[in-house]
Amino acid sequence: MSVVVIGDRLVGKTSMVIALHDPGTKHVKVLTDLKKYYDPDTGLIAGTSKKEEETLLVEVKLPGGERQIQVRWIDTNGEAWSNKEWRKIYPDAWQGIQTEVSQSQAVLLLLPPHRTMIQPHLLDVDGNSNPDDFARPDAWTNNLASWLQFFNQNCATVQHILISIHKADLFCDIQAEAQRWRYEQLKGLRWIEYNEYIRNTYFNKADDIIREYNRQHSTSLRFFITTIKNPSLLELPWIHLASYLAHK
Ligand SMILES: Nc1nc2c(ncn2[C@@H]2O[C@H](COP(=O)(O)OP(=O)(O)O)[C@@H](O)[C@H]2O)c(=O)[nH]1
Ligand SMILES: [Mg+2]
Repeated sequence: MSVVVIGDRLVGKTSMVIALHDPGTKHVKVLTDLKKYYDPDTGLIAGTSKKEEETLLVEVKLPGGERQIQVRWIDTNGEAWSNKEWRKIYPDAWQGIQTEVSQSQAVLLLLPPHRTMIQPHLLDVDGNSNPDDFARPDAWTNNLASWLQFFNQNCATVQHILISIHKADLFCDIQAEAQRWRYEQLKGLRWIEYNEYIRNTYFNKADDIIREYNRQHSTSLRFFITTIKNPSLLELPWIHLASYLAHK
């Protein structure tokens, strides 16, 4: 199975992959060497100066055995996703991305939280950002609408579309959510319950456009929240993908 990870610049794609490489996640591990992306001693991540495409091998441990998922990680120098001008300036690169996505079996889209979700006291921990760095709910919803349009145009044969609001540490009690939904709790097919809960709790501003998308497409969108600060939440999309693969 091949999976692509996509999302706007600075949403946390590189950080997510690196966090899955470090020990900490119980069931999921990136096997590929990531040294060129960060310095393990300082933890510093190399900024994305050009389009990076990398194939990673992710291993997921499930009760039935281990699964390996091939991941294409497309990190562009920023504006590819959010700026239509970028697509005009680099038509070949954009075409390449579209082809890549359309040929995948699964897509994992990372989104930032929107401004009204952010709990300012949680931002203080990092000290380097403020709620104004995040889009207002209406702009956030419009951005999600463009993503859904992108899926509509490019993902006709993609079997799994997973959407995660990343940086969950900035908007919820990640310990409590992880306690409730970590993989051990999700056994017994509570996936649907999890997805419904996440959609109703964190994607409620986009309810109309999600409903409309689902009405027109047979592949349902799946919803997650992730953060590099909680391995149990971070690994859920990957376990979800691997368990679908296992059922085939
Ligand atoms: N609070 C918080 N910050 C994060 C998280 N993941 C990434 N970041 C920060 O977001 C910024 C952009 O991350 P990066 O991985 O470079 O994003 P990319 O451009 O999508 O690859 C960095 O400052 C990260 O430290 C997260 O889960 N929580
Ligand atoms: Mg990056």
